[in-house]
Amino acid sequence: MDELRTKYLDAIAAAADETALEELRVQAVGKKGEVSLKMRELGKMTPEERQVAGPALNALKNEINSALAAKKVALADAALDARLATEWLDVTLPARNRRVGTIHPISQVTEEVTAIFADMGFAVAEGPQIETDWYNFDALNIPGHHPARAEMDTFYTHRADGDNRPPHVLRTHTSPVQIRSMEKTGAPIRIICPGRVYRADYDQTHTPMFHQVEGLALGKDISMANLKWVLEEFFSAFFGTDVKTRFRASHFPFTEPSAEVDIQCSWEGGTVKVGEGDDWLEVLGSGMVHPNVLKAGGIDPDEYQGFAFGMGIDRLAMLKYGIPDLRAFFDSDLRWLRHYGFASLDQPTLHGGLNR
Ligand code: 2NM
Repeated sequence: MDELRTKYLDAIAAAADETALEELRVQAVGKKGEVSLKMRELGKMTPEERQVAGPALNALKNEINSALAAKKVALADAALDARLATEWLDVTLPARNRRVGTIHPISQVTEEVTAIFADMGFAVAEGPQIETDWYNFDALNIPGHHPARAEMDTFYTHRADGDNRPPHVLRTHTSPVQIRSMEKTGAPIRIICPGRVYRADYDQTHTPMFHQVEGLALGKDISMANLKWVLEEFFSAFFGTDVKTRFRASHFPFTEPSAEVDIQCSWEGGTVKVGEGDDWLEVLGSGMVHPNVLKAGGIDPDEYQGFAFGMGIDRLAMLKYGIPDLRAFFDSDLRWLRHYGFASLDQPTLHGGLNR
């Protein structure tokens, strides 16, 4: 029995893997294993012999089973240690770089303009890009025969014969939004309307889709003087330096009187600088809202009056950020977008100082 014990305990201790261990189990304590065969011999013994050999064999069997179980656990632990030593991952490694998009200059400038006007109490209003000709023209004091309709290079939507809906157009300015706002909230009102507008025109300085921001302020005693202050305040905040404005008498169907507004600039080496020098750059149209337009918006012109203005966002962006070619704005050229785009996590704000 001592021989058997030594033989199996040594073999179990030396077993290399679970297969070897299982073979040893069958050899020692399996049905036909050496220890089991010895136990069968108990029957041939005298009762006295059996009383000694029986418990001893049982103890040997238990000892071998315990050794097998302990070795099984030891082998599993060793296997896990081996895997942990080879299969590891450095979770502190930095992540791979990913391409991050940029904010388009038009989005950037729209945000800047919105922040400045919001600071002066103007809310943002939006409306449809496909309008009825009533909202786009008639309500703005541009009747059917008016030359401005032809001059606008309007895109008309197709209508089949017998379709008796009113003619629809791609809005040529964002003024229809202001008519809709007057109808909805009445006066007093202070809004800006930024957005896409469309005119059938394509050359060096015109694209068939471009961006405008228009403003409207109506109250009991709003005047051209308020307009001039608001615009100088806006341009100075936008360009980050005091900007003088020059008003020139003009004509628009929707305002009376009307003025085109120039901003002070200098020309040096083929580049414009805003807010210095004694040249002028035309950037904006404006005036006191025509009584017919107020009436179209459901507002009594004997009770309320105010100013309106309109300017091109694309042009503002080119001026402020030195972007030379308008058409590149809408080419979706990734190199252009990365060069002129803005970091989405580094947005200028009024409270952070707009101009960095
Ligand atoms: C301009 C020039 C002058 C204008 C007028 C209105 C409205 F709807 F309130 F009457 N919105 N915008 C306006 C006035 C636009 O753009 C060059």
